[in-house]
Amino acid sequence: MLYSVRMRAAQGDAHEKGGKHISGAERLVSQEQLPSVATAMLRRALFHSRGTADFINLTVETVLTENVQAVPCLPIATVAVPSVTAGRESAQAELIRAGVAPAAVAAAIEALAGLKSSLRGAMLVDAQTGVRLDDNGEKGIRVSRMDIADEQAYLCWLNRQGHSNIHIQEAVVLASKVMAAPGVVAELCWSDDPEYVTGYVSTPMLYTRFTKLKPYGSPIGGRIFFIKEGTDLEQLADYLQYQPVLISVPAEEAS
Ligand code: PML
Ligand code: MG
Ligand code: MG
Ligand code: MG
Repeated sequence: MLYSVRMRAAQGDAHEKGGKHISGAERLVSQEQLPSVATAMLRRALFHSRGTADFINLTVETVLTENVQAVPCLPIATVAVPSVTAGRESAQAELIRAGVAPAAVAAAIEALAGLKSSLRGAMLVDAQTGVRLDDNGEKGIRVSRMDIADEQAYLCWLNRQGHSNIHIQEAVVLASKVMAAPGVVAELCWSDDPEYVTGYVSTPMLYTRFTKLKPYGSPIGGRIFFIKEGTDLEQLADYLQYQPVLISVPAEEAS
């Protein structure tokens, strides 16, 4: 048995009552880990660079081990860019290489850059037309019920590549789950944390980071998933939100 632990925090009021999104987190852990993981999430909501939360929803649910799907971790690449403009151009090129239509890439970057407040979840966007496919507004689709199978092995694997921050730790897990879904062509993401300017493009083959994808100090971020035409959206949304997934790093690289 595992426990799905989910936290979302907002300021002013609950998200559904118009509160400002502060922080969110998802884990899938053993009973032994549960108290410390839940405490860490509460702390994160209370001491966040986006502000102090005054609404915190912490949900704990059991998950049957036999329902958990194993998914491999994506390899990571980092591209150093001199400016946000250069970063977005490189991200655009990577998305086009992945099979997203140039017009859809341009529309998506404009949509993400033009947000008035951060998205709690992701927008689903047609990879050919750039049209938004989900009707969840600012809520978007929140990817949930995923974690790393062996945290120690994962942290070592990341450390050997020079990565040690919580943003990358969590984002690679999320992107790996998302890319294992049939019909997902690519993802574009940059953070809503004002001081975190690195963003990424993920494809089913590679998670590519760009060191500047948004201006320093901007509290607006989000995710876009590019979807192949003909994909069963209901099934996809169900997988993203409810299918428990554990990500593993390749055994030969883990030690
Ligand atoms: C977030 O934590 O809000 C998203 C972070 C995306 C980039 C993570 C990285 O690869 O450094
Ligand atoms: Mg986050
Ligand atoms: Mg896929
Ligand atoms: Mg954040």
